Amino acid sequence: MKLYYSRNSRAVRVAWLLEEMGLEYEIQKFELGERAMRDPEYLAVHPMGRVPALEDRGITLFESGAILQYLLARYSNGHFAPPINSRDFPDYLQWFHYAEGMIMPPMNTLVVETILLPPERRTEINVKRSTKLLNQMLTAVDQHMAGREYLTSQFTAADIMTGHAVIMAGELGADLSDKPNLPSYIERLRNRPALKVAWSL
Ligand SMILES: N[C@@H](CCC(=O)N[C@@H](CS)C(=O)NCC(=O)O)C(=O)O
Repeated sequence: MKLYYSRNSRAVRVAWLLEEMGLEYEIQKFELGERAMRDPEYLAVHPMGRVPALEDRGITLFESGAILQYLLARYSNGHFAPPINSRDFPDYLQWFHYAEGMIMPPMNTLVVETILLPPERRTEINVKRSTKLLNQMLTAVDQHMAGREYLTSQFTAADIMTGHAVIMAGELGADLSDKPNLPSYIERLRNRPALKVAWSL
């Protein structure tokens, strides 16, 4: 199995699950944005030249959430996702998809507007709107986390998806001061040995 990975990217999610599952994998690392990500060989793996991507048993897959679901279905033996007839299952699905559906869109805008664009092309209104939206998205996670250790009754791949998005939002400087449950959730996730490895490959 081969993982295409960059630090500080959604590829950490895939490495995190692989580490949690104790699976062997090889890794090809890119610096985010480096030219090799647009080489024809890599565009044949991921048509937008992004990470993560995974090769396994002759197939190639991109989209972090899809890769996690593939790994769970193929290798997890029922770990890291609740049974479909459990009370946790709908919550699990909801928070699994919340990361890419709700948290990452305003994060993407913020990254573009505060890091990637040269100052003369940045738009203050976009920064304000995406900061407000990100704050709303994080507030919903914070409220859900009151009295909980993880998004469902046990650690699952939903914590990898949305937990990673929350961690990245914190790294980007999102305001957590009015979100009493997120700092301890972030610390709990960061203390997992599998994330420590995945973060610093
Ligand atoms: N929805 C995709 C997003 C993939 C994506 O945008 N990856 C970013 C890093 S987090 C990337 O490769 N950026 C490099 C680029 O755009 O050149 C996923 O979850 O895998």
